[in-house]
Amino acid sequence: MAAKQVTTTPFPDQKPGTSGLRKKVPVFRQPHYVENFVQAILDCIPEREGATLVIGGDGRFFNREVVQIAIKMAAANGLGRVLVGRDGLLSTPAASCVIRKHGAIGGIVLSASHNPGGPEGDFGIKYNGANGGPAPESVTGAIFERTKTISEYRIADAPDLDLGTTGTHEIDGMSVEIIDPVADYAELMRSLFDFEALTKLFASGFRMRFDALSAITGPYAKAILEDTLGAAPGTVVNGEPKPDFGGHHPDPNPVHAHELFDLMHGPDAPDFGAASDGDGDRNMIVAPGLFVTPSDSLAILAAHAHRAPGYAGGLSGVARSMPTSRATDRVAQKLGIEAFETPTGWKFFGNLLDAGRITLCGEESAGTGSNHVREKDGLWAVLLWLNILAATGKPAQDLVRAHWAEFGRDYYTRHDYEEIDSDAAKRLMEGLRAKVASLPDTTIGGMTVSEADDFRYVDPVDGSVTEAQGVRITFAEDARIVYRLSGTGTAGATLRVYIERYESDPARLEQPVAEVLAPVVAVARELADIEGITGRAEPSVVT
Ligand code: VG1
Ligand code: CO
Repeated sequence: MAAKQVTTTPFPDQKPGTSGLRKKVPVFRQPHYVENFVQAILDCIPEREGATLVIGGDGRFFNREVVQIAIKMAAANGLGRVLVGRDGLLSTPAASCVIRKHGAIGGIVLSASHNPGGPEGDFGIKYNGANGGPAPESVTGAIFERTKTISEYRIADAPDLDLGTTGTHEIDGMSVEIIDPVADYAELMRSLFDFEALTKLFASGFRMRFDALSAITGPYAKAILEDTLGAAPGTVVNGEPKPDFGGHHPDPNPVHAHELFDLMHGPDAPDFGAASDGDGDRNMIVAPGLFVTPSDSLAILAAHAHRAPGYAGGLSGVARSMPTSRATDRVAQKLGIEAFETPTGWKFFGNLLDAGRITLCGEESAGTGSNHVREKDGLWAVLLWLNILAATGKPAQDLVRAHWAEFGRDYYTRHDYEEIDSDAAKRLMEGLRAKVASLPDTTIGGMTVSEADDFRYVDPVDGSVTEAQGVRITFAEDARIVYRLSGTGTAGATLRVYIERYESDPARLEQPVAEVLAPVVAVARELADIEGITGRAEPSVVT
């Protein structure tokens, strides 16, 4: 068999966003579209000759086809070995784990994560480096530059491989190992958590529900929670990965995971509820009768992580993305460790993790992770919660309330205005940017602006600078509003508005979230003239 050189022309729209290249499936299905982008990635790995590459995805529609293409292109581009998840499956955190464990040069991970799948849904391709983490901006920038000039790609002229059974194949001198997608990940979890205590917890009658939303985490959650730790069969629901996620929108929030949310707020709520997203890197945590915001979850995990064996030595530091509430900063202050604020997107945590400056990090969008891999990790967060519950013997809802009593509560909500006109979105952000300098000390809706800026990040490890990461406005009334545009959408623009208010009065820790935040929401709308500019009186999704 020989490699083919195929002549091609560039596509102008292959710029990676917050997390890889995401487009509608029909865009990816255009002739040469996938191949161009994969070749651009491979061209940006100069040391690829003879190296190992990991390939896998979240099982969504078009996953299998692209896995076959990526394998053949790796062979034609001089890679020595590829590790591929059985059936082409690998959750995002498992891919990160496999890259690190097997000394791979990187990985091609196929996913559009929390975006819906299916023939008219979304698809995505991202590249992770040798540390197992999303390629940093310097690399995604280079990949984009390469896509603009590409004139040919290389692909092995070989038949499709059977991905359904583990084993080793060969294509043009490159070895292809089909691996169990769960094994390495499960072993890593066993090394971090007290599996004996977790087994006892479930044996004592502790009940939980894990909703995999018909996405990738099902097989991982079943293997670990049910088969290893003895959780009752049926603990994991929607556990079979489906190409269209069974019609689910695989975004674990109270809106899209409403079945779990409703169960946890009903009379027969189990002791603990959790869900994960399309590619397994996000988590939603619900205690009986109490939704735990991802920002609170990060803070609570930071406060108690030392109870799990993998973190018994304490944390070196913590980081949160800028729009994530400041709850974790309060914990860091108490622990006497550093707290960092990064732009949205996991790629910004990589340097801090590699340098040992942080152990734990997270985002308000339900991503939490640690230095065990270089991606956010949904099931890991659930296991850390379970380990903490087992170690403290406290119900989850008590743990949350105890946290508020000690640190105060950051009331939090996010308003998404989806698929708005791209030009209007740009105008809105430009309007805000033009205003920030004059906002401090002005009063609006009874609140006084104390600080306002457009977030600019200077990486504390390599000094690289990332500009214009979102407008943040802080108020003297302990409230904050953040505005930014999504970098993962595939139609029009999505405006995200993050709204929070801190409350430390012990008598005001159990107020309805919407009520506490209503005045701040009103200010957020007025300041940016959201309705005037976008024509939308209400957000499309409130979480
Ligand atoms: C969103 C989230 C961000 C997350 C990113 C990828 O990005 O806000 O926190 O890192 O998705 O998550 P954006 O640019 O749309 O706000 V995943 O689980 O979809 O890969
Ligand atoms: Co995801």
